[in-house]
Amino acid sequence: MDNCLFCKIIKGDIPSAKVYEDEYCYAFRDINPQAPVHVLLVPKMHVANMAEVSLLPQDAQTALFAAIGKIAAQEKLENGFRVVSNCGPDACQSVHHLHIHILGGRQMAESMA
Ligand code: DGP
Repeated sequence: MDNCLFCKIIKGDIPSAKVYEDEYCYAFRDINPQAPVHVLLVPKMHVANMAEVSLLPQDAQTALFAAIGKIAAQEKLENGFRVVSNCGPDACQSVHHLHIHILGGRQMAESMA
């Protein structure tokens, strides 16, 4: 997608602080961190959000979900972490390339809303 911010980050056209990469996924630090660790995990193939995750090839879906635990271990989040993926306007999704927020490094609030 020519006009997608995260596609440009994946291609390296826009710089990012890379945390993890494999054949199917890329992860980088959020520009506006909401926790001591705030990583954005994205599939390299463009899909809009979690509602479209089934459009990814099965191997890419598997890699995406497997990457969460790898990143958490790499970031030493052994005490826990939160995974969030905003999907659509009610969830305030602002970048329309599927991304999974991985948040940790502090006690999270019980409320998720
Ligand atoms: P969401 O609101 O769920 O669509 O989250 C989008 C996130 O993307 C938000 O937490 C801020 C982050 N973000 C936006 N632009 C950039 C950027 O250019 N670089 C990085 N690293 N993160 C960005």
